[in-house]
Amino acid sequence: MLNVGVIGTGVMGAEHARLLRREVAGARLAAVCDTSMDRAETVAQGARVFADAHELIAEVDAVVVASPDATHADYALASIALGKPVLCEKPLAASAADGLRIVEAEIAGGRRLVTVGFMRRFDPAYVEMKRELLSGRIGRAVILHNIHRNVSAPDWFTGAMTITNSFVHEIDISRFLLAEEMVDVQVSAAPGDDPLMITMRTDAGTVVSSEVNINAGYGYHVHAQIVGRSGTVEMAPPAVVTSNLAGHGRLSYASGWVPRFADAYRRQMQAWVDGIVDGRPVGASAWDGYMTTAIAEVAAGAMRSGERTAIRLPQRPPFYD
Ligand code: ISE
Repeated sequence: MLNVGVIGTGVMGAEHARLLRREVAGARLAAVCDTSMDRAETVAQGARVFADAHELIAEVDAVVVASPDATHADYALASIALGKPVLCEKPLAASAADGLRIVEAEIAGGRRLVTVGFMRRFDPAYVEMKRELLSGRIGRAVILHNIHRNVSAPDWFTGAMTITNSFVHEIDISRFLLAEEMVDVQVSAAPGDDPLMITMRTDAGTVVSSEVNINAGYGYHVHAQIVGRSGTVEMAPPAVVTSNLAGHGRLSYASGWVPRFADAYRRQMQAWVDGIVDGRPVGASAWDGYMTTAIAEVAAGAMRSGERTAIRLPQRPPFYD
């Protein structure tokens, strides 16, 4: 039984703690940590409660980091230093430089310890789209369309956060689906920097378009379509229920990412636990986390300039092959 500690007990930390308590085999929620003791006690439900994340890391077998974005790199590095596997919520780091420090620390330690919580890689619809593309039936991918709509964003969610906190999902899932690297990016922003329309091109010439709309109002809606040379594959509308009423058929949308990706979060947690037991890394690596943060940094610059901007990043080290 793997003793897992969860750092941060906000929306995602509470969900990861619940998964460890109720839905995952081979692991248990051993400890939680938060700056708010009340919130930590509520989520702990009998697990140990820490005020200091570094003390928690020292006491458990494996760590889930779900604290504010700016703290991720520090806790990921502390976990690596103690040889503890860590599932770190996205983004891996607040800057590309910090992301690279994590990659270097992991390589120096000689063991893959970091998984970044890009849960869409475990979503059955994305997994099926990738399988279809790999089957060759739709031909080579030429365009990937992404739609990412949130109901509403809090006041503190600034224009750059739309990229560093939301669009990072499209960066990661596009690299995952296409297995290609991004070579440039252009950002067109509506007044008020919301929504954003972002286009990237890959080293194989595929065009990736992403609408990132953090105040869509009607529901939480994530959609993707791959256009191949001889066919397309796309997600079916993510309806929870459909209804027919007064001459209209209606789809309903999830209210947020936790219900929409509930299955993906559960599969991710189980795969992470199984991977630790089997000594096999799963999901997005520290390298993927670094690449995503580095591309997001270039995209944030491209948003300010409005220019198509080249993305020049290092080659993947053989350690991550
Ligand atoms: C949030 O942090 C998430 O990770 C969600 O999946 C995403 O849809 C949302 O835009 C982010 O703010």
